[in-house]
Amino acid sequence: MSDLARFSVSVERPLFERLERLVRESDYRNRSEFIRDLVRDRLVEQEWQTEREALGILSLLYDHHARGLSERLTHAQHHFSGQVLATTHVHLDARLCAEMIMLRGPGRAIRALADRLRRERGVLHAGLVAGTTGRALR
Ligand code: NI
Repeated sequence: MSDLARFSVSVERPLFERLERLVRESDYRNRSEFIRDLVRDRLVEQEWQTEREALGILSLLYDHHARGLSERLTHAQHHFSGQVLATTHVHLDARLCAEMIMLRGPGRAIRALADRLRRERGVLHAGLVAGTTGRALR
């Protein structure tokens, strides 16, 4: 971070106080770091609206006793193998499995695959983290 730009921002006093509280409560060392992360989040959000390649992490919780579910989930991941970078599977207990699937592709395509997997009967929870390959931040 050798090339820093400094700027001042005007906001209403109550909003400024909310910002200060957010910074304190989220354990950021200072306001600048907090605002940098806000801007990065916004850039990644924007990247997901385009056709540019993004990175997604899908977490699935499912009941592997649900008939044919493991096969259907595997089948879908093979079908979208261009987007699936890696999958980690954990047997949580006798019945439940957790899977973390790292995906790479346009945000729209990642969401489509995530929605397809989430809709399978026996999937109890699905959460998608919208990440970035880093290009949005350069
Ligand atoms: Ni399992």
